[in-house]
Amino acid sequence: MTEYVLTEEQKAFLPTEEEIVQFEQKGYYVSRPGALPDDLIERAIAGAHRFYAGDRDAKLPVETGFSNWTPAEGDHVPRNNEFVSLQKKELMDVAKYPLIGAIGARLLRIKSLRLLDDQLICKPPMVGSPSDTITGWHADGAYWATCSSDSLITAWAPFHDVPIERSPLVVMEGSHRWSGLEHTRFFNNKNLGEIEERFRSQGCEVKVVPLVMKRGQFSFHHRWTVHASFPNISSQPRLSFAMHLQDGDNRYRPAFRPDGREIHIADEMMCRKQPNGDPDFTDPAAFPLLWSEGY
Ligand SMILES: O=C(O)CCC(=O)C(=O)O
Ligand SMILES: [Fe+2]
Repeated sequence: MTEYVLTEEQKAFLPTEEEIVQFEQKGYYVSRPGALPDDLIERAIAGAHRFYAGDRDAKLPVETGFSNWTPAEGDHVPRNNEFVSLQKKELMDVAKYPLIGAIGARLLRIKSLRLLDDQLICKPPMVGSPSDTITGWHADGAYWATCSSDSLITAWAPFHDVPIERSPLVVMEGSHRWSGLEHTRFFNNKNLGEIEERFRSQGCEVKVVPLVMKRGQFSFHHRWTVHASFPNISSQPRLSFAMHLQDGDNRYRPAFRPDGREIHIADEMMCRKQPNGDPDFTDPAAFPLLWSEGY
């Protein structure tokens, strides 16, 4: 049974009320340095390398329908693999590190957080054009149409220092309070300036903030915070782990495209079904509880 308690040392990393208010205004939060222990990161790096080499602790029910880099794609493209924590225990250990869920829950002022999805991303050092390793502007929530809750949040943990040249995550400050972001799905659009211009022309005040971090820090962004990542123009790979988290009340809801076609997300294939046949986003096997208090 997971214990949802923090040590005194861990409690020192919880956001203050002032920091929570800042998150509510800006849509992002960066933890204090040293929040993720070094040995956890070391094991995660080793686990990531074993994962890339084909080693699995468990198999997913399906292997397609989501980002799932394979060695056949080569080493010169960014690697993006989803649902890695369900397949490799060292990455699940990062997701389950209690401060991830505890800080996320505090920022959203909720009591519990479950995993929803994750992305292990490795961007190679610069080999071609800088734009090859850009992650385009998007709001994570735009990819989760069948999630009922707005209390969804992503924790993003780099496994090394991320200076400006090593592909930091970058956010549009306060964008989570804009409306009409349901279709902000430009993850693969490398032209950051074009999308920035598009928002400006719609009257949005675009303030771009790179989240430069030290190893051991991690950041959070809200379901609707528009974010991207800069290219990796350093001489080393950029390895990071994004953990997408859902609040305890999140449930499956049907969603449709404007042309009437039904939308489905990969999470629906990972979990058990409810009695009515709908996917069960509370399935603890697919979406383990990472934090809970007051129960
Ligand atoms: O690491 C990246 O480049 C993108 C990560 C991302 O989109 C996220 O954490 O939600
Ligand atoms: Fe994202």
